[in-house]
Amino acid sequence: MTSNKHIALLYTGGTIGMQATAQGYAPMPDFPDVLSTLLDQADGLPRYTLYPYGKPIDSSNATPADWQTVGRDIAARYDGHDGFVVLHGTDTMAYTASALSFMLRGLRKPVIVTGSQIPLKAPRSDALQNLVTSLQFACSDAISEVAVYFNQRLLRGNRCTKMSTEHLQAFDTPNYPWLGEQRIQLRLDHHALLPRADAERFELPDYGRATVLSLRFLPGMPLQVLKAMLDLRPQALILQCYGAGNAPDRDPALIDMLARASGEGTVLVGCSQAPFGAVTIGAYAAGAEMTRAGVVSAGDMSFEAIYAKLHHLFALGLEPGQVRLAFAQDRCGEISA
Ligand code: ASN
Repeated sequence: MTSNKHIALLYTGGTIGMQATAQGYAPMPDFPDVLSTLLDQADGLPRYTLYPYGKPIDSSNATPADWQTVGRDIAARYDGHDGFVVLHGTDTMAYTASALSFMLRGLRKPVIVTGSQIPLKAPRSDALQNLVTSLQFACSDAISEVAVYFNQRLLRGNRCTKMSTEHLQAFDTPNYPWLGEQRIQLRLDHHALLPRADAERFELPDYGRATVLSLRFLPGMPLQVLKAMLDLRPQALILQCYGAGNAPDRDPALIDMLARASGEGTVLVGCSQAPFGAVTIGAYAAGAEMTRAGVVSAGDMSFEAIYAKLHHLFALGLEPGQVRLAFAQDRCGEISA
């Protein structure tokens, strides 16, 4: 599967390229050289070109502008390569992978995002396994989407979420089957993969113009918290509801505030604090008022996909009403029908 393929390997940062310092893990200056030496000794890998970013970052510093840079760099190198591997920190990997899926809509080549829990040079590191297997998956003609590969699992990028701070099995897709697995052979679930699009429809708008906030409902939370957030006039507010999409409804002031904000153009979306399953705002009486206040249901989207999708839709220049409609529709496999 690796013959004749040429893979672009983008290194953005993350633990994979870090080393221990007095201040804790930080990017290792000669990582690109160390990586090339290691890969050049490995057998059975495709031809690759390494594109290290000038300033590798801990992914906790990544912003929508960084997603945009990576998306545009992949688009600019698209014709010269058969597949892409993005080395990225795990902390916000699911956000970047989600955003890439929206930018690279209609993608007809694999984009595999990976990283590690332990630095490449540290004992027992998971880095080389993740990287080598990602390079091999990036040669597959059957993958035409953005995926995350981590510890034997190939996952849809816009469905995945970081599940563990300490296990090497750090990612999963609670609401979607795995796309593939590393066993002795690499396996793909062809029913789970996105079908290949007829043509690329990349959307690479300027990111970062929208303010998207998030509020997690807490038992007994003072309403001033919501008020303070809405006073910032965000373009969108993600309401992390309870269970199937519920929020406290005893105090009508909450719904009044939401209805007013929605009427003034803030897009309100409701997701669940539970990682598994979909939200249906209004299934319970305690959530019904939110529908009337204009809250749009996030279905079974991951939190990371919700956040990236809102940024993407606003970056496209859509008006609030258009964002509400487009948000609920599937763009690239992030939400179930
Ligand atoms: N803090 C690191 C990062 O996200 C964590 C990791 O890569 N494992 O960049």
